[in-house]
Amino acid sequence: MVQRNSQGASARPAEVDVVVVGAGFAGLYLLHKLRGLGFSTRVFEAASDVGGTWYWNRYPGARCDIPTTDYSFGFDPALEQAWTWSEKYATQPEILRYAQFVANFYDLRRDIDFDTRVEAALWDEGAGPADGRWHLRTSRDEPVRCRFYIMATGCLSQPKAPEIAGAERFQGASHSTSRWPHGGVDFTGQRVAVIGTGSSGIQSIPLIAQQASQLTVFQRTPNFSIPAGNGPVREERLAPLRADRAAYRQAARWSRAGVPLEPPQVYGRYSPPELRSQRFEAAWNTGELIPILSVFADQILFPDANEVVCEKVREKIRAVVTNPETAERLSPRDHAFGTKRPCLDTGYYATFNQPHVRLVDLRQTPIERITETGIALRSGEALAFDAIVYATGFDAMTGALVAVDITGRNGLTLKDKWAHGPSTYLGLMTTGFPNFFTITGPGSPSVLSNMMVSIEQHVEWVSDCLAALRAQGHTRIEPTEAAEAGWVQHVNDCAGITLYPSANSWYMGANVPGKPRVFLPYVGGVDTYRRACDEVVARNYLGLRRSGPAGELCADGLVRRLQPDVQMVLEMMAAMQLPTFDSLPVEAARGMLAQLSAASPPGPAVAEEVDGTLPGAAGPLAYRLYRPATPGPHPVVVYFHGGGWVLGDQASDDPLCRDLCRRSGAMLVSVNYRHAPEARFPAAADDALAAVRWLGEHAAALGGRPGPLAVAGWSAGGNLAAVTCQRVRDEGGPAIAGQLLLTPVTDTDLTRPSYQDNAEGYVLTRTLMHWFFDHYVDAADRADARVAPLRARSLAGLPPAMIVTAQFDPLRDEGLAYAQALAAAGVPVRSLSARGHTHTSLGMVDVVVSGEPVRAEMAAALRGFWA
Ligand code: N01
Repeated sequence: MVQRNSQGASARPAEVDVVVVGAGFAGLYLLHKLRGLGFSTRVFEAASDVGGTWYWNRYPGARCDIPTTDYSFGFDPALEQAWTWSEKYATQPEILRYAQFVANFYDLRRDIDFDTRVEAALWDEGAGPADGRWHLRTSRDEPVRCRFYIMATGCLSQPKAPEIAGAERFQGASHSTSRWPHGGVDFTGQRVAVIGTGSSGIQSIPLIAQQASQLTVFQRTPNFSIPAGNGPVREERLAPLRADRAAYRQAARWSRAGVPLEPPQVYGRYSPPELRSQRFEAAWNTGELIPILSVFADQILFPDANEVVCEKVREKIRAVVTNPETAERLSPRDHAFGTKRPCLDTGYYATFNQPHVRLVDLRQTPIERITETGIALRSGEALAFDAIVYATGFDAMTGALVAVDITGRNGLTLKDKWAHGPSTYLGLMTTGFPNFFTITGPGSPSVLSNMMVSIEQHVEWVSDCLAALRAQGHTRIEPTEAAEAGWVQHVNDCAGITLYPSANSWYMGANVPGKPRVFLPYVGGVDTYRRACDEVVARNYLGLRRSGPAGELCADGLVRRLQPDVQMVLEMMAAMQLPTFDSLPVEAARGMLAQLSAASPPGPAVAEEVDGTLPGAAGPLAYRLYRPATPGPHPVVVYFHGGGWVLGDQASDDPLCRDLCRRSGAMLVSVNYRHAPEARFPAAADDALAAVRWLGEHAAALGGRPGPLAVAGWSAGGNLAAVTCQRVRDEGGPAIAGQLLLTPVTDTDLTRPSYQDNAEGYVLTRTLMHWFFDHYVDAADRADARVAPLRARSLAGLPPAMIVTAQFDPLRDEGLAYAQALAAAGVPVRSLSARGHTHTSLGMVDVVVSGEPVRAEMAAALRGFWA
């Protein structure tokens, strides 16, 4: 028992180094860790014991949904050896016993104030950087001061109000799954209502049905659930742990979701039906969430891939639920699989086959109000109940944080700062609130991962940070605005390429009326996130301003600037340790490009692809024609591939051509041209001109629409498209409706800032550009407008243009310069700068999903050329 003085305040020190709020798993590990580092620490906990979520959520059937072998602390082998789980998914009482065991193992209770809520926290600047403190007020009216203040309050701890009129009038028993009576509830012989079909509802409903004489389930949105297949811990899980526990934990730390599992490589949208079924069944039979969320590499990216999984789960529901109408009502159709957290159940769907169980679909029959005796439906039906169970969820991720009145610098409250959605640096800190940390806060993987792994990572990062501050004589730390804005952008970029934001989920704050619609967790993966956190430290606490008696220190900057999928591709390529193109003989470089192209997803199907040849300047040129599925004849785009005039052919940009064809509704003709070094400048330019002239005359014969063509090209192909427009103007040729230039070469000057900033690391390097130029064109010719269209005497009278540049491309500045020069010459031009992209990323259809909006705009530009 805690010693208290006559006012009820504890006899513990009123001033400590660190205060932690919450004695769930995060608070427990923090206390253990901080103690070990010699920081005086107090923990405040509103409950009467440790356990956090496992203290409160005592409803029948409550279990974890990550296998317990993974849902365990992994930081201390001695702790691991001392505890054995009884089941694949342990029950709430067992997990609570584990939390108590951890508290006892490390003798933690002596520094925890139970039954004490932190109600307010106020930052006091004091006399300067060395002096700032947090002043806390607790429910015991005890003032406490600390240097560092850490909220370890959990992501799903603030219950959401049920928001149903009349709830307070009900005369029977009302229970909330998240505040379940400690003695349990006996529903034997009772008429019971359960409102809510999220994880809590789905876990409790089968067990409540076993006792109740009548059970009515009120469902607003059906959820996807898979059978947990609970039982003894699976041998496949135990074997690697037994073989090498440390390696297993390490693999979990560097996995996508905090459980060791190789990310899938198979694309749902391109798989044959047998492979789809085989993968789905294998995942289904594990009875685990992470495998079923990872059936296909693209299931969370594309609706069609996701729908494969959705429909297979619906088939499973139909196979269990005997009444087809009930089965249909239980089948989710309003959100993609995984965009709301799927549930794990034991007998959930079969429960609805029992005669005393009824499902009320609130979308069809909404609740009018709760009355003294039960629930009145808008249909006029009045249902009588002895008990109502609210399984209505939580104000997730931010609810518990803003429930404390936290006031930072200059009187800014956290609630006000986050009024339009949370803003954090790494989900760990927020500007304006010095020395304030959140464990598994918004903007970190948290709820999208095995929480134990994410908790450990945050606790370790924060404690290391506090130790580093102390070692360097710093007493204060706070993120810079730029770093925080960059992280928020990155978090949104990650979510933006997935289907997550499309669902009305608690991940989006959509379950709480009035809560801003913002994707709360970080979806980029535990491994990627850990890398970012480690990088922040390695780069001298990048983006964090530290100060104290030792002075002030700040390495400002953004830890992530690339689009997340672009970053992932670069990391994958780095891991492949491929030679650089410019280190290879030309033929080998061509072979490597062909291999890389063959390994890429093919892009969307078009109605027809025709290969042929057309006359070039010095012989036949191969072309590939892509025809859209819409009724023709279609306007014609002549497309030139990238590859530095050295690499590639008419088919090497297949995925991009297919994508542009489908999106624009135009017929694309990708024409090959002679390559260097075999055919040096101006061979490629002459072929491009010849091809455009020929297609101008033969568009109709190929099934295209006669009239002005558009030209398009990527990189060196963009160069050829731009050059061709000038030559058609000057040397005679068909009318050109517009030019679409994707990261084009427009000049031969390799000294622009983008060549310096992006000289290396983004596939197209400065060295590689030198290699291309050296193969293609003599130094004496490099001022010729047929290789450097930016140097043309005049740009007036050229066709309308769209120029796309990429932020991390050596060619960025010359693309922008060409757009500016065209505009100055009176040419209608649209310049689009792709943030976070590289020279090669925008053409990576189905791999770099963040390029989709750019490709959509490119297609719109093509359509606009003929408008
Ligand atoms: O909460 P939820 P939960 N009228 O928000 C409905 C974790 N967890 O406590 O979907 C009628 O998921 C609401 O309907 P809708 C896990 O991460 C884990 O079940 O908003 N209905 C929904 O059906 C989980 O995802 C485990 O249309 C109303 C339900 O109530 C998270 O906690 C176990 C309503 C709420 O579902 C939250 O789960 C339990 C209203 N006014 C929880 N308001 C494990 O297995 C809400 N609903 C580890």
